[in-house]
Amino acid sequence: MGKLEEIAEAIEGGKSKIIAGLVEEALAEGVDPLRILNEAMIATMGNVGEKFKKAEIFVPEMLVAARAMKKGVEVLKPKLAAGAATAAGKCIIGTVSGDLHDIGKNLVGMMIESAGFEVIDLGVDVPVDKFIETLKANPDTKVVAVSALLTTTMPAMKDTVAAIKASGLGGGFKVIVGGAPITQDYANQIGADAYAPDAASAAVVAKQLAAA
Ligand code: B1M
Repeated sequence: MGKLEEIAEAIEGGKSKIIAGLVEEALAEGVDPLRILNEAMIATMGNVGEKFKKAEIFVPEMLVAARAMKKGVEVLKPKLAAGAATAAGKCIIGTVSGDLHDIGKNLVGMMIESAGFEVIDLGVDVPVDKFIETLKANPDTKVVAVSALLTTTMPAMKDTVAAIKASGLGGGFKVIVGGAPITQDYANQIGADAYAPDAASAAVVAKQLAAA
């Protein structure tokens, strides 16, 4: 079995204790960190989601897989986020109220950080007020990045963007939205400044918006 398959299997099986070692071994063998992330980790979480949908596994299995993925990402982080030196400005990031998914949001934060931003991570289940409060406390913010993974929390994203736009704090910053159920159409509908489908493009879009 190749290293990527071993990593995928360990994530799917929630083997948090061995994942760091496997990722280190893959890196030592010269496997591209982005291949490890995309082919062994993100793809596996997709399989996990499919199995959950078909009721072949349940929430605890999803949770342990997510924990294993986080451990693996910790090892990859220095490789993926290398060169976070320049000052592109501040970025406030969070997953919307009612939503506990943070792996994608963390990857987006990591890539935005590596694009030179100072990232203020509000975590998951972030109430609208927390976004506003943090924006008030950080008037030099350039980008607000809002993540949602559930169709049921898309309305919370809409409320968050609306509240940020109505706060009167606008001018200096832009709002980017993303997450599995989010589309460019939805981003337009709710008045976000931009949409990004994945972490790498979120960093590119953040840079473009901050420079505009
Ligand atoms: Co949840 N879950 N989950 N879950 N979970 C999904 C999202 C689901 C699609 C699974 C499925 O049914 N196939 C489904 C949602 C269905 C829907 O809404 N239509 C689902 C469900 C139903 C639920 C619960 C309701 C289950 C239950 O309790 N019955 C529950 C809800 C809890 C809550 O949030 N209130 C729940 C719970 C959980 C766990 C806690 C067990 C765990 C999360 C742990 C954690 O995050 N710390 C979990 C997991 C792991 C998943 C799956 C399997 C994997 C998510 C993931 O991390 N993917 C997921 C299935 C799937 O995604 N296929 C599923 C990997 C990650 C890298 O991708 O987060 O999509 P993703 O991020 C991507 C892009 O979306 C994008 O960039 C990233 C990649 O580069 N992106 C952005 C994300 N944010 C962005 C922001 C941006 C730009 C891009 O700009 C700001």
